[in-house]
Amino acid sequence: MADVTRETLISTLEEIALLLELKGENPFKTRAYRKGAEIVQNFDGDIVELAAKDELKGIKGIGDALQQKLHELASTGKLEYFENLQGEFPPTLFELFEVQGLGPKKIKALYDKLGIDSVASLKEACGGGEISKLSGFGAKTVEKILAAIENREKFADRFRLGDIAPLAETLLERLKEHPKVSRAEIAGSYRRSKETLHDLDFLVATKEAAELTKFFSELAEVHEVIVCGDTKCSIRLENGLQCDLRAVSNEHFPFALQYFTGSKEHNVELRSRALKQGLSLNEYDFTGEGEIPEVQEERDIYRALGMDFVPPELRENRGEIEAADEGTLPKLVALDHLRGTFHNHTTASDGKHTLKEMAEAAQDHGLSYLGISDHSKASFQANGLDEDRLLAQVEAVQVLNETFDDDFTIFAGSEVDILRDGSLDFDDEVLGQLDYCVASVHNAFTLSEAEMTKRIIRAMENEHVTMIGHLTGRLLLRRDPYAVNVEKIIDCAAETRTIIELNCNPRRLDMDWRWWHRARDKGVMTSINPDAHATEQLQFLAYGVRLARKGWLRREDVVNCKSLEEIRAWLALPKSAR
Ligand code: DGT
Ligand code: CA
Ligand code: CA
Ligand code: ZN
Repeated sequence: MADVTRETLISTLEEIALLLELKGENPFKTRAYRKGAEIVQNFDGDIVELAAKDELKGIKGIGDALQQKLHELASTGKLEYFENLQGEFPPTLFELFEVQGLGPKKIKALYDKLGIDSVASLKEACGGGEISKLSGFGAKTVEKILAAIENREKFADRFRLGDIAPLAETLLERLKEHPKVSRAEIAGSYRRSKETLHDLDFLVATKEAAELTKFFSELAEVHEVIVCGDTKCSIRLENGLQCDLRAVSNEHFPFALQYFTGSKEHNVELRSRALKQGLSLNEYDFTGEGEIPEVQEERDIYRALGMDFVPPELRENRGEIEAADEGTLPKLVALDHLRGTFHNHTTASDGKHTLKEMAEAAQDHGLSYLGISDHSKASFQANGLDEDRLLAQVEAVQVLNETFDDDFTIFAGSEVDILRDGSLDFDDEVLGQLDYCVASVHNAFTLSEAEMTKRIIRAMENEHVTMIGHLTGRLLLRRDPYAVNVEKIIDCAAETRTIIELNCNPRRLDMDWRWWHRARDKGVMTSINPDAHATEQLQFLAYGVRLARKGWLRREDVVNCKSLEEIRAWLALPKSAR
């Protein structure tokens, strides 16, 4: 299946409308596309699936031409008509669509009145003062546009871990399958599980380095070869991601792996420790006056320096070197420690699959429990549930639970909105009927830090709030976190025994890994939650675990590592006793 979402359909139709408008086409035609986008947006049901199966007939407002286009897009992921239309404009024009806050109307005005057709020309016009003279563009708008451009530049050359991982693993497999390769790994920030990456650093052990760099440069996924020599090769993929390959001998491999895994800061520390022992460490080997330690695996390097093996995720020079010395590195949580998960959505709010489908998928993942937490009514754009629908869902969960054996249960919950003043979207009487509850901020992001912190703390003080969802609201490479004092939140979480979730959606990975070590030391627990809006998104758990490890978390710090029996007993306790 092509990777098409409802959003893809909507934005494509809207962009077609805009391009037709820029071309000066008949307004009826452009209106048909806008209307179509609106209908897709508000359609009650899985419109992507219907379009893919070519079953859109009879939907009011979507005529034959639109049906056929939506079908092509949903089933193939591409639309020829749209691509041809795009071809009639300078490619830089489409950059404007990515600038936050620039809608179709504004883009048209900029293009028609000022001939702006790229972010560069937009930036210049902002500085030159022409824009604020256009009607509808005040000084405030110009300020916002400039901020959006800055944001875009800041994020331009980075990629999200979860967006890259499937492709990265495919390429790694290709290398591993090559008959002349004895070992292959991805080093760099990918191996350290950073939430965003600049490039991928592949490494192979081989006797035929030149053959391997050539092989790499000719992979089907390669869009452009940046440089290709006998031992090194850099390519670019279709999505713009750069991939470096280094081919080394089997003896050098552990050293190269250690070196190119980084981080630079970790390596600087490690080298200075080696020097104290009279050893010089580089990407090929140890050298020195005295006896040279034998190294077959990466862990032998650490052993030679009198240290425990440091898991790659921890190599950020944030205390891991000292801990490896003292033998106090944490035993990190692993994916197969998870027994269940909380915070998942169904078709009742904005999810793609039903309660039953989600439950089956969770069982397929080997989980013993699944927490359902659909949105609450204040999140009307996500079809949030009111009290009646929520309580009906609680009953539906009870009925469905009857059909499972003793080894699987759904927990009925809610992702309840934390309102502007810190009160919750449901009252205690309703929340008290749930098994648990995730409380999240979904609006009023622009409060001051003090107000936002107070707002979330008020929610945590509620006996029924089991955990806080996506604490800072960040969207990686898109939206900065809202202002909130995380230290105070951590202290309050410890005091009120409120869990802070680790949201595994690759766009969020929130709370940030840099805070977890501190939180854990204060006794705060986490729940690794996929925030799944579809069955396949339960796979996000793997990213959550990677980031939890990066945050020094152990099995005992993660509440959804508890067995079904344990978690039942735990949820039954009053919050203060947890
Ligand atoms: P990024 O920006 O997401 O690609 O992050 P990394 O850590 O993957 O950085 P990258 O690809 O530039 O380099 C991979 C590793 O190679 C890096 O973590 C440490 C090592 N390395 C690269 N350049 C240097 C350097 O100039 N000095 C040292 N000590 N190490 C380096
Ligand atoms: Ca890298
Ligand atoms: Ca690199
Ligand atoms: Zn949410």
